[in-house]
Amino acid sequence: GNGSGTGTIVAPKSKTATKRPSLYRVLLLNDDYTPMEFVVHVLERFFQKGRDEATRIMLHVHHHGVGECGIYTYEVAETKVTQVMDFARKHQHPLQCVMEKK
Ligand code: TYC
Repeated sequence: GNGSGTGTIVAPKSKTATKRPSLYRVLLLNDDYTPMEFVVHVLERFFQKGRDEATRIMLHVHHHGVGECGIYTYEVAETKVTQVMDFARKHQHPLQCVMEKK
């Protein structure tokens, strides 16, 4: 094999032992105090949602108690949870963000 024309000899890639990574759902939990606009901002800032989708998810959480922000590999999901929890704490809101294995 010659990966990208550098002259380096590369062994043929084995087709065995590929594993799909486990996926984790990141969830927001409802509470009585966090402002709706703050939750929409969190969804835009940390989960790359547009304003309309962020508002839809926030209202779903507000009415049902819990809602999905996205599905990620373990490290990405853990980073999102930490970012949201740190941001909520910094602004003194009780917003909770958790992850669960799919
Ligand atoms: N229930 C909050 C309110 O009435 C709004 C809210 C929505 C809070 C979603 C948290 O994850 C949440 N201000």
